[in-house]
Amino acid sequence: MLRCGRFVLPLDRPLVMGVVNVTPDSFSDGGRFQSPDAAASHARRLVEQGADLIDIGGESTRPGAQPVSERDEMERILPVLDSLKDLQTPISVDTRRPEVMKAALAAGASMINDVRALSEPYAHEAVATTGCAVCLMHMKGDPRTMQHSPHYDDVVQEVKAFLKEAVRKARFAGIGADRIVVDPGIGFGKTSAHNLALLRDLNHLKDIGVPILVGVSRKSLIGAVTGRPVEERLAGSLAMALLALLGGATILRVHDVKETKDVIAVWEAFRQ
Ligand code: 9MG
Repeated sequence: MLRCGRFVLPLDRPLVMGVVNVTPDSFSDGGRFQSPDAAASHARRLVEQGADLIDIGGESTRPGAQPVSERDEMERILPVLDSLKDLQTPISVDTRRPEVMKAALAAGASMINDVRALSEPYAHEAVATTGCAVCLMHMKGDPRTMQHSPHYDDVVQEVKAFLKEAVRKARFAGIGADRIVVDPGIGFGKTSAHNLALLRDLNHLKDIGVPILVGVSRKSLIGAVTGRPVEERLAGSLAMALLALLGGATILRVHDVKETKDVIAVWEAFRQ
């Protein structure tokens, strides 16, 4: 199970994390849910479709994205959290900033999804005593430059070593293993070959000892493999979601919750 603030999530079946981007510039739905009302309604729709978690982000992390100020990020996220106070589904906030983490947790968030794996100063302190869950993700470089010729000698071993160390640091800071998930960071400073190697060998991350979260939904990897533009990547995303489940992913971060739930139903039927 995953401890996630006031929630405890069972992990005997895969979970779906539905994405809500409160940004003007996210790669697949930038601008669609920019108003707090639109974002909150979208979150409720994803919950109706079966999302086990909602992930709200106020700063785009797509390749080439420019950082936003801490104040803008808070102004995007906090009103949405306020509108969703009654939601009986845990809310994760996608942020790298300790001050945003603290404000989001105080406003009702139950999980922090940090694409920088709590590497900013005081990020561990911001979450350690709160009881929230954390997602520690691997990224090489930063969103502005991460896709400029990323290089690894052995991508699977390097990502695994990074995540192991991130878990060690989080545990040292007082975050229990039952609050931590790791994520190989598909598309974050990786070529398509790197991403495919990570998916193929996802099971190598299992002995880190915490659940694995994977996000492939609508990403450029799907575009590279299928040749499809972002609005036509549903089938490719679902196929890759199934591959992630095969490799041992426990949480899928997706835009298309309803369809991903069907993939999980097929996977569960097959598995049993
Ligand atoms: C914010 N964000 C975008 N893609 C992501 C992914 O693959 N994993 C996680 N944890 N966060 C992501």
